[in-house]
Amino acid sequence: MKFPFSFLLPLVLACLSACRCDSERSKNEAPEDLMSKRAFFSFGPLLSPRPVGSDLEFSFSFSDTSRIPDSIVYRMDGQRIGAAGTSDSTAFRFVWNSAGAGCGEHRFETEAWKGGRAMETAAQVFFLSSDVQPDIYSFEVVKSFPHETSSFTQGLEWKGNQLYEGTGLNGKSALMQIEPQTGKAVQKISLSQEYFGEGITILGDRLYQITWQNKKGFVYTLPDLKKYTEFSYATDGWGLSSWKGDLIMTDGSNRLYFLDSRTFQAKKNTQVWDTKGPVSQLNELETAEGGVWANKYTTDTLVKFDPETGKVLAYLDLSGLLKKEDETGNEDVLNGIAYRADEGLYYVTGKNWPKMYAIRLVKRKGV
Ligand SMILES: [Ca+2]
Repeated sequence: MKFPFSFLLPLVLACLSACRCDSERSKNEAPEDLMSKRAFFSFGPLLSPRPVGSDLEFSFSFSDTSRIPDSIVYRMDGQRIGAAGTSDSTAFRFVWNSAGAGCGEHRFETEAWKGGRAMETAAQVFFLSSDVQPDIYSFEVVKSFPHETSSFTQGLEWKGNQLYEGTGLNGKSALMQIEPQTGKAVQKISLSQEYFGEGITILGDRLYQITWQNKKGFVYTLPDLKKYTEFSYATDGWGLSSWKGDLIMTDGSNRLYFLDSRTFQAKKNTQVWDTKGPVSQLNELETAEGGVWANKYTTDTLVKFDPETGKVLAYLDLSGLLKKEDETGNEDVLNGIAYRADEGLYYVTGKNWPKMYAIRLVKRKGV
């Protein structure tokens, strides 16, 4: 979500609660049917965000009682979930249990039918928050390594004991294999001036790199880092990782986009929420230990979420990771997470930071 939730919600609800005619289905109706006999849905009170698993009750009526439909079809996010004849007194309310649904925005639709024809549809948008209380983690620094202060870090990932880093800024963007002990690049591919590099991830023997606003991604073969192919996508590109064979990417909002890793077709997107609201500014990603971690841009916070439902599972505060005595004065924000499974450690750094740290997560008790 690009705008503050409090600003967006009334606007969206006001727009989408209004009735609209289904232009395709209306083609078969005579104009006088549409103009003189239209019956407008009127929804009951707008729903405030509820936790996933809640029962939600939608109530509605017709402002034109002279043209009550024969039946009403109910849809949730485009899928038919029920229907009722209007002789049934419950037809004008629908109770839906949201267990199993993802977090964020959903759309409940009603479609009125009369005489075998669809008359009109109306929709009410509502939001589901997470029903999971996040775990809270702190950290211990296990080791630290040099990091190139010229590297505007956008993506960090291990493949076995090989470490890869993608960097940003026009004219400075690169993809590198890094020697961790020295922080130096042992292989480096420079992107041309027009590209602003962003997240990277690895699936099998392919390394994927996306760009910020160029809407273009690159695929390289490993271990030689030869350009294999290019792909495009519809949004900004921020962070990149994978989940069960799909590419997953962020665009700076609270949405996580799934792309087919072979065809690069958009498959779906999920919305990241905690119990209080949407969690936006999601940046660099790392899939590890049953979920996906993201840097929350401009903060020292990492957030872990379930990519299928968008539920926030954990928070990690990395404030104080970069020690005062190590600061150069030119550091930008924390960015870059890479999990090394054989060590059980997370490697984290920041844009233009002089250090990269291997940290162990410590779950805070009683939280
Ligand atoms: Ca990563």
